[in-house]
Formats: sequence, C-alpha cells, structure tokens
Amino acid sequence: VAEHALDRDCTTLSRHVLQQLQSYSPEAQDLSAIMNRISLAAKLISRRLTRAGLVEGALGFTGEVNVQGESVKKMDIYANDVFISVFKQSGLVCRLASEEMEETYYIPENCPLGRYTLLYDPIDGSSNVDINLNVGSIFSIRQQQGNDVDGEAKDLLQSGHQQLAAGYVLYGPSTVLVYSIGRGVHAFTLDPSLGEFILSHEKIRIPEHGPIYSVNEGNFWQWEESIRNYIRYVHRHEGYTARYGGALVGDIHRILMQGGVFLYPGTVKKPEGKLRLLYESAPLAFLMAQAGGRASTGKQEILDVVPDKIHARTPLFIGSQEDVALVESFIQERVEEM
Ligand code: P6P
Repeated sequence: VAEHALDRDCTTLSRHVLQQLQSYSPEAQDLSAIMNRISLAAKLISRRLTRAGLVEGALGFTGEVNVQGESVKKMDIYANDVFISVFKQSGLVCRLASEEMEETYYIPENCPLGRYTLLYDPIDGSSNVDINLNVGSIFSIRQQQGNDVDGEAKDLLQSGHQQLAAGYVLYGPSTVLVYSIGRGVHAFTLDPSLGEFILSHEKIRIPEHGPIYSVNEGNFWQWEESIRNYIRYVHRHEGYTARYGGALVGDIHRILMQGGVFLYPGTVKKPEGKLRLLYESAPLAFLMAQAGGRASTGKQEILDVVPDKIHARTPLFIGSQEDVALVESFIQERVEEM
C-alpha cells in the first residue's frame, strides 16, 4: 500500500529540531527557526531546478566570473539570492558568507538581535544543472562572537568546532535535506504535494568501512606520489569500486549512506586543493563526525583547521573511519609501497 506522509505521524524539520534539543530555550527556538528558513530556501531552489529547462533564465551562464574564477551560472545567482531573501526576513541571521560573494553580506536590520551567521554554498556542482544531474546546497551556522565592528567578520576565522549546525540539501530524484545540530545526523525528504520536508532517515550512521572510493582520477598525475600509491592499492585489492559524480553533495551523500571515502587531494601546483573550508569541508566534516565517520586534510582533522581567510581551500579526505585512516597511512607513508 502506498504510504503517504499524511498517513503517518510525519515529523517536520522545525519540530524535529525542538525534539532534538528537548528544550524551548531561546537558542533552541532560534535554531528551529533557522532550519525552517533553510528548508524554505531549499523548497524554492528545488522548485526552480525541477523546471530549469522550462523557465526562461534558469539554464546557462550569466557571462560573469565569480570570486572562485568560475563562470557564474544563472542558477548560482538565483540560489544565492534565495538564501539572502529568506534570511533577511528571518531576523535571526545578520551575516551571510557565501561561495558566490567575495565579501561577507550584512543584514543590518538583523544585526543587533540576530547573532547568527550563515555560511553556505548555494548551489554546489552547478555545471550539472544544464545536464539534469544532481546538485546540492551546503550550509553551516555559527554564532557571531564579538561585534565585528570593522566588518571583517574575523570571528569566522575559527575552527569547525564553532559550528552550531550544519547540513546539505541534495537536489536529486527527490530533494533530501540532511542536517545535524550536534545530536546525530537526520535526513528529511521533500514531499512536494505537502510542500514539507518529512523525516525519512533518523540517526544516520556511516559504516566503519565501505567499498567506495570517490575521486577524480583525471588528476592522477597532478597528485603527490603517496595519493597515487593509495589509488594503486585500491586498484589492486578486491572489494573496492569507484563512484564519482563530480558534484560534491551527491558524492558525499553516497559515502554517508553506503560507506567508503571521498577524496579531493591537493595537487603539486595547488597543495591546498579545490574545495573550500568554511562552507564546504567544515560543514561536511561536522556531519560526518556526527554520523561516526571522519574528515581529514591528510595531516589533521578538518574540524581543527583554523582558516586565514573566508574563502580558504583545503584538501579533503572524508568518510568511513577505516577508509580515511587508510588514505592517511599512505599520505604519512606508513604503508610500504605495494
Ligand atoms: P573536479 C563542483 O565544481 C565542485 O566544486 C564540487 O561540487 C565537486 O566535488 C568538485 O568541484 C569537482 O571538481 O575537479 O573533479 O571537476
């Protein structure tokens, strides 16, 4: 019998947050309201993505180049603006740090009261939009510390342990929102007929080991030799399989659900790698740790890294405990060459 969300006691996201915190403290209320705004942004983006091929101005490029030096897709701008507008109305968040904006964006009317900062990648993997493959949004919530009088948002240059909440939205065959406020990892599936995210996976735990390694092997000859040795190891040993979608959120969700490891190593030319720390690797590391996994730069825990600038990059090795440890053993040359 087809089970419909209304047929069971469906738990919405904002209610789940309050259940998680088992309290109605001001901070609990704030986090619940913030997660509600995130879910509104996700619904608006999901709706536009499902009609991208039909709506004028949703596909293709704007002709501009963003702070990352990447050509800006129309969807990047739309999604970035959606987050700004839903949080402007929220009253809670006074600063937004986005992959799409060089400078931190201030919402002055929220600043005296709203002591939270949203760090986000509004649409990650946007090159997939034009070919109807999955894309994602990644978000992280921090408390503002101090008064940021110089507008430099220096208090954001702290380790990932400062995160109050983090998660992502995977716009795939269904739209799934995965989040944690430090009490486990939980997933909600959007029921478009209700316009609600309904709890679909509670207390997600990543397996200690998994068969998947996820990396762009096209960069093989740009890596350090130790990474090539890890790849040679998984090529030679039974039980490994390669899966790489080229869009971070989908690749990470597969690892979270099935186990294994996602790698975005630095190269000889760019040792810091491609992925950003504050609004990509740190929120994903927060989630993975909450699910019993790990995230490393190869030399230290991602959550311990203190960035020197908002758009700092970092190498990323993330997933099952055993698989991340194996990669690290090659990086630290603790494994004789096979
Ligand atoms: P490469 C997409 O452009 C992105 O930022 C992430 O979503 C993805 O994991 C990575 O870059 C893919 O990079 O070098 O493999 O194409």
